[in-house]
Amino acid sequence: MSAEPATAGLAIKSLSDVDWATWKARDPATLVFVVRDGQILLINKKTGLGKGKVNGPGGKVDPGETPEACAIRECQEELDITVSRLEFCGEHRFQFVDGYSIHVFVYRTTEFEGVPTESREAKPFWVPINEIPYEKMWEDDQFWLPMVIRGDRFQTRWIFDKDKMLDYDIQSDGQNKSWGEIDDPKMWSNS
Ligand code: 6U4
Repeated sequence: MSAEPATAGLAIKSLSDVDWATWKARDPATLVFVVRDGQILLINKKTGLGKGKVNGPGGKVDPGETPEACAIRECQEELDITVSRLEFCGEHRFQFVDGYSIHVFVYRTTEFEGVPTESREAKPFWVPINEIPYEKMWEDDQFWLPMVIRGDRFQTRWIFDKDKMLDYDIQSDGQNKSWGEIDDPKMWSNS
């Protein structure tokens, strides 16, 4: 988890400046999107990477933890809700020009127990899925959050300079899947 990126010491401006075959993120992390009754549960992120932005709950995977266990734990810690029946949606590989990198596993669900509650890390709110405030989110979210909602599985790579997106690539299986049909996190292996 602390491996130096294959890009160390190089000026990174585009996807082609990174050796993706040997790329390993400094941090694995997760994001979770809960959708219910046409609304999506988002947070105002109060701490950590992306502080001040709107996002889904999530965070870094602890040593020895699976991404799915992390996703469940982060929803508990940040919002005091217990999510279940998580469906794996895809993975993002983010390389920052300063050398930092993060590999984000994305999940969605309609199932949770508890009342989303503000914590030190997050302030939750529900918004209709056609009113998602992309202008308050990371620049990449507008490209892939609709895929989460539609059920298109994805693999993406991004180059960021702080919060400015410089380059990206999105691969998708291009198939819309209904809720309940995406359940195999190993379908796209993390090679
Ligand atoms: P600490 O206290 O640092 O352990 P933790 O909550 O574990 O906090 P955090 O919040 O810094 O970790 O984790 C990073 C979060 O930011 C993950 O949920 C993934 C998310 N993230 C990072 N880059 C992103 C990007 N470009 N677009 C996006 N989410 C991103 O939508």
